[in-house]
Amino acid sequence: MSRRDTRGNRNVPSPRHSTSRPFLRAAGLIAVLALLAGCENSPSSLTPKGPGAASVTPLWWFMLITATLVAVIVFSLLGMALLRSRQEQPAERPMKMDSQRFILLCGAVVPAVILVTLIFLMLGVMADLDNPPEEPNTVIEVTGWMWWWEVRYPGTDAVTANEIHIPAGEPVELRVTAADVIHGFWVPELHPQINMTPGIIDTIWIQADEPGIYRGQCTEFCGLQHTFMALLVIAQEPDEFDAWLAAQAEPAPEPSDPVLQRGQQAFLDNQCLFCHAIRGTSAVGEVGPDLTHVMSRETLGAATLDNSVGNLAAWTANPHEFKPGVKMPAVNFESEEFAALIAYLATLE
Ligand code: HEC
Ligand SMILES: [Cu+2]
Repeated sequence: MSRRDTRGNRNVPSPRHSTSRPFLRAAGLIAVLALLAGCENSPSSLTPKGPGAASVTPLWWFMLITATLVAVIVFSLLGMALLRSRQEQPAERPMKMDSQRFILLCGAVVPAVILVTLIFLMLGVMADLDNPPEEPNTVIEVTGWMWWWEVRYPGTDAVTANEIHIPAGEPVELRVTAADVIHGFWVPELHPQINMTPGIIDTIWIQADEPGIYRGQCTEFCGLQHTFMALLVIAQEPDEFDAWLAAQAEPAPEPSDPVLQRGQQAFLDNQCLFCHAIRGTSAVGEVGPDLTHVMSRETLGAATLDNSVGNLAAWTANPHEFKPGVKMPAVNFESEEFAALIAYLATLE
């Protein structure tokens, strides 16, 4: 039988269809997505790859298990009470001593025990996080910018962006701050999140037990491209790390042929030098990533694009295509000059 609304139109969806079904469908979809998110191989502090993250994981499990137990007990009791209230009972019943004890126990004593336990567990974790297993040999300065990460190795000339190379198997000291607004620095597999605050330098240590690439993400909303402000921590064998650091400290090679020279001139003549540094040239801009060894990096635009000459050209032609609102203008070039510029940038390894 078809349904009609007040105007007599046919096939009006029933209220069941219009409200509860979409709600159920949405709930189902969210549940499936949540499950799938667990399947995907995304960085999680529940699979720690270093002692910093590992010290936090048991705290999370403790909280999840305790909260689940409490919820199950409370809802069971609530269910029992609701069932009972349907049975015939005198309206006013004097409270028995037992019930008062029960309220005192479950309303005050049990929560107090849980919270005090949690505080002590947390103090232990905080002490762990304060004390690296050994004195760090490497210090790295990481500064959050809208929407990328500046990475400096004090005591050397090495400056890079959006990837932090560290020696594996030892703690490394990070001094984090921000240049413009508050950013959040978090590499879930290695350490708990810390805010980066303009004017304040916070010190943490991180350690990756094994060589590998660990993805991090800005975790404090910082504007339009916050989502595309990711970074990679690249942990290497200590001797590989030393070789990498020595290479990064070198200035850029002088362009060897006329096309590359023209490309370098294009860089120096067209705004690029106001924002970017290429060590060994007159470009010493500081508000954009240091490009001295840009091609040695895994990604462009704070892990927005894989690094390749094609993506370098596409990014330079119009970075707003990939990160709308990005703090870099699209500069107009004639095609030959642009090709020379890209050929030159491609040599910066
Ligand atoms: C007004 C400042 C400014 C100017 C001018 C500018 N850039 Fe940028 N550039 C930036 C900023 C900021 C970023 C980082 C963007 C991000 O990831 O959010 C960037 C990123 C880049 C990157 C990616 C680097 C990386 O490691 O991710 C390249 C390559 C680049 N710029 C090349 C150029 C070239 C070539 C020019 C000149 C045609 C230029 N830029 C002009 C500010 C500028
Ligand atoms: Cu952010």
